[in-house]
Amino acid sequence: MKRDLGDLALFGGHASFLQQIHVGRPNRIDRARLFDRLSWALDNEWLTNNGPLAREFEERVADMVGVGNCVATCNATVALQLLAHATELTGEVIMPSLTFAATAHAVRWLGLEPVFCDIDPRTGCLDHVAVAAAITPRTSAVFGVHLWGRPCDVDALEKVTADAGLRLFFDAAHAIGCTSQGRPVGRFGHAEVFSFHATKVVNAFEGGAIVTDDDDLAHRVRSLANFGFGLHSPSAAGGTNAKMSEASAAMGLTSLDAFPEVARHNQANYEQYCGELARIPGLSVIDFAPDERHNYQYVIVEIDPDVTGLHRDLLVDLLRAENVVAQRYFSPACHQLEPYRSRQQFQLPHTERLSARVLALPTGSAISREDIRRVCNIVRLAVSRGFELTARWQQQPGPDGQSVVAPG
Ligand code: T4K
Repeated sequence: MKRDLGDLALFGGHASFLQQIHVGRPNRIDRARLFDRLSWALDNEWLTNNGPLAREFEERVADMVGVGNCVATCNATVALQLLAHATELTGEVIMPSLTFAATAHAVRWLGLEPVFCDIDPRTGCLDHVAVAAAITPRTSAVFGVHLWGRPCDVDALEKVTADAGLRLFFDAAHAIGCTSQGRPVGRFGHAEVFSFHATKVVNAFEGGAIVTDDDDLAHRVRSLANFGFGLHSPSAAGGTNAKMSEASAAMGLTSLDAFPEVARHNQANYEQYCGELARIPGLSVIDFAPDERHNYQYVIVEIDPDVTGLHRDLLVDLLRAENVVAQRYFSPACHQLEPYRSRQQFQLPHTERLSARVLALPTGSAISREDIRRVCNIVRLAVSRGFELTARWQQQPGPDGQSVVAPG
């Protein structure tokens, strides 16, 4: 355990971990089951195009969510595009800026204009009052994002969009297995999108899914994901190839089998982080509503630089020097990224404040109790002596022999 600033790898000490530990390591699955499924697919000589494993995966996800339709896709980014395309969105799409670039890029790729709205600072998700104020005659839809698995205020967003006659979709990339007011995420708005990327709590190597109770919409996205074949009225763009392969479905099914155990492990990780990082002024682990279900996929820590004397970016660099690959989820926010930054100015004070203060710490089934103890030891040492650490780091000679300048 590290006791002094000089023990930190940033100042020449040994790294706490010999190998990197990550936020997004794929969770453990039953390999024998995966190989059985892959072997079955090979024997079956059917490898993609709405195969039996993909259909089984769709049924499992639809049952889990309690929704009429699930269309599995090759990833979530394309699934968002399919939804926008299938519903013929035009003009502007309102969304949060505090999200992964995929949410914004998906609609921009179709020639739509993302309009970034501020968040409710208590949840990190879209503020429905800001959404109502951002609606213009050019708005065709709102995309909410259940950030870090914490659901949006779905009732408020449903009301705002229904009053304005707009489509409402949710990017639920982080939120499989979570609930809002006891109802599973996946059942809100006109449709929701899950991600099954390798780094997600349920993974299909790469994968996504659209879930909806709208049968016609499901039929349209399924057809568009298969080159537009089977559509009564052909889409102007024809369609694309967004199908989930049988190999991905085999992984997705095996990962779904493991999900209850992974979620339990993640919850224990989360609770350990909360315990070990409690009562540190200026540092908090973001919380989850106690009466809802969560997947605890991300452990997000918020750091106040004024109280701790330590900027989030310096904490991330310091952790990375220890081989703890913390992530800035999500910073910069989308409106601070190109191609959005130079197109339009957005006033998003809550987004900018939170985006500059949060980081994700390693969790998932690869992370042990001892790993968390060691990560928290580093964080506690750094944060409790944040002013001194920052001053010392500023004195460090940079590559040109000059002292380095602290971020932010
Ligand atoms: N909407 C939202 C809100 C999202 O967060 C995302 C994706 C999407 C939409 C789009 O979903 P997909 O189209 O991807 O289905 C990662 C993921 O790649 C990305 O899927 C995810 N969100 C985002 C939050 O995280 P990056 O750029 O942070 O890093 P990446 O994928 O290179 O790796 C993250 C960490 O995981 C690294 O520390 C290394 C580790 N890792 C990664 C892979 C791929 C592993 O240990 N093993 C692996 O196989 O995006």
